[in-house]
Parts: sequence; C-alpha cells; structure tokens
Amino acid sequence: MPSNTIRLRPPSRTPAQTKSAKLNKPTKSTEGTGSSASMKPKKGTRPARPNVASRPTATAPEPIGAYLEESSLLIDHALDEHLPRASSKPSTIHEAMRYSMFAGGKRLRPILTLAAAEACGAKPQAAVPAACAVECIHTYSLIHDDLPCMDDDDLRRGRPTSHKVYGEGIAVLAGDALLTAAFEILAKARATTRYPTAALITELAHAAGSRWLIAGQVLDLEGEGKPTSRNDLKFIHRAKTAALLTASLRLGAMAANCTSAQLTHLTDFGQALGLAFQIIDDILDVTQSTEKLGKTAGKDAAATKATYPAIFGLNASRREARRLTALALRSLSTFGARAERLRHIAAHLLAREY
Ligand code: GRG
Repeated sequence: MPSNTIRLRPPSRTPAQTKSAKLNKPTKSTEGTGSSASMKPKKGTRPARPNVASRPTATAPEPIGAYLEESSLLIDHALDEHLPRASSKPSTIHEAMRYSMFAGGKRLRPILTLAAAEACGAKPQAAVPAACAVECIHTYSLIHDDLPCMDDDDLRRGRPTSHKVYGEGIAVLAGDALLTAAFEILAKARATTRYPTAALITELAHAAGSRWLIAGQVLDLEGEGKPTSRNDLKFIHRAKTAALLTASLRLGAMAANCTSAQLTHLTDFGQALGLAFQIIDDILDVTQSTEKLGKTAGKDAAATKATYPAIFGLNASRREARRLTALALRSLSTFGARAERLRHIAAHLLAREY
C-alpha cells in the first residue's frame, strides 16, 4: 500500500494484536489466552506507545496513512486500558463489548478528536479520553442500529453483528454498556482553564442524545418507505452522522483549551465534513460490494431509505460531497500548518472506497 493511502478499514484486531503490533511482535490468537514468554513485555515495563503523542506538532506531518495507523493504535491501546477485561465477570458482556470495539473500525471520529487537539496546539495525548469516549458512543450506536428492531443487519466491520454472535439481549446490553463507559471515560478528562470536564461531558451527551444522534435514528426509522423532503434528508444526515463527528472535533479542541474562534471554525469544519461523509457513505452503499464495505451493501435501497443518490442522483451527490469538502477545508484557513492533518483526512475521506 502506498504510504500516503488512507487505511480506512484496518483488518480486525484484538487488543492483544494491537499491543503486539506496537511491540512489533507476532500476535496471540485471543486476548488473555496462550501467553508466551516472548510476547510479554518485561516485568515493570509497559508496551511501547505509538509516538504520535510525543511528536512536536509544528513539524511537517508524516504521510496520512502512517498517521492514521499510529493514531488508531494509540486509541486502541487506550480503549483496551479503559474497558473492563474480557474475563471480568460477567464475561459475556465484556467479551461482547470488546468484540464490537476491536472489530477493525476506521476510528475516524477519535482520530478527528486527536487531530483537532493538534490543530489547536496541544499534543494528541491531551485528547485521548475524549477520543475513546466518542468511539464508545459510535460503536454502541452501530450495535443498536444493527438490531432486528432497527436496521436488522447481519454484518458490521466485516464480522457478524453483535446480536448474531451474542443474541439480542446481550447485544442491547453491550451497546448500553459502551454508552455508559463513554461517560465514565470522559469524566477522567482533565479540565483546562477554559473548559471544565463537565463541559466536555455535556458536549458529548448533547450530540449523542435525543436531539441529535438519536433524533437522526428516529427520523430514519419513521421515514422508511415514505417520501422524504430534501430538507428532512439533510437534517437526518446532520443528526445521525454530522453531530457526532462535529462533537468529536469540538471535544479534541476543548481538551486542547481552544479559543472560542477555533471552536467555531472546527464546528463549521465538522458540520460540512460530516454531511460529506454521510453522502459518500450513501454513494458507497450503491456502488461498492458487501465484501469491500464490511457491511451489507445496497441496504438503503432495499429498505427504501431516503439517501442522497436516491433523491439527487449519483453525480449530483458526488458533486455535493466535493462542494462540502471544499467548504469544510475553507473553515480551517486560520489554523495554518497545525491543521494539515485535518486537511489530509478530509481529502482522503472524499476519495474513500469503503
Ligand atoms: C442511536 C441506535 C442509534 C443509532 C444512531 C449512528 C447511527 C444512528 C446509526 C448507525 C448506522 C449509520 C448508517 C450511521 C451513519 C453514520 C455512519 C456512516 C456510520 C458508519 O461509520 P464508519 O464508516 O464506521 O466510520 P466504522 O465501522 O469504520 O467505525
């Protein structure tokens, strides 16, 4: 893979594989089993962390593919530390939480959190609890969205969905537990002079609540098979997708003690990027295969859902995604070189194929 190619869907990895990747060692087959002496870090030492956290922020950024990979590992490592062990009682629920969490998602939202912190002059490490919290919310929403009473899907992140493996009851609870864990983790975020920890908690609760993420899901559910206006479609996409993506950026900025002007610019960036991201998702649903997407392709059309390609056509949808990405990029004009990673991420999301 060329080094500047975004790796949007890394292969599924267990926390053990994640740690091994950082240690540059072979992987164990399952977490907590079959440990070999050569796999274990020396007593008293911790696995080496990816070096994104300690790298100065003003230097030229490395290729985006490497940055995404390193950031993803940093987030996986932190999530592994924050989430209860799979062996904690009752193990079924903790295994189910980890099954979905470490299934190989793109980690887009937490990467945006780290990149936003960097754009505001902080080291990514400052935003790690917020990054983990948004990924917990996102993964919970995917588990619940896949349930038979919602979108009823069998495949997610290239694997059978949670309810297919653990049954509906445990899948509901795994989602609930990740939703709760998000706020437990975020409560550990350090306050800055401008933003108390409660401000970060409120930010995430608002984006994940009944006025945004859940509102999007409600309208999506209620709209199936019914005519949807262009404005309603825009609102559904904003609520279901752009709100959490924008909150991911805002949380990174807040963890970096950003100014209110920086927060406003990143909000504008997130709203435009989030809408572009969902339009691209709609396009990929009709243009890519199930195998490539790691989730069932053609699902939206089969459910007669309102999507951009269904309402505006494929070409107009592509044009709109390009226009919104350009608009998003303009919001970063005052950030200079520190926002280079956000710019690269936006460009690569526009070109993604899954
Ligand atoms: C609150 C149950 C509930 C649902 C909220 C997020 C959501 C609404 C539904 C999930 C399905 C869906 C189509 C969401 C839109 C956002 C989106 C494109 C999610 C997929 O995000 P990716 O591509 O996924 O970043 P990975 O697996 O890579 O993390």
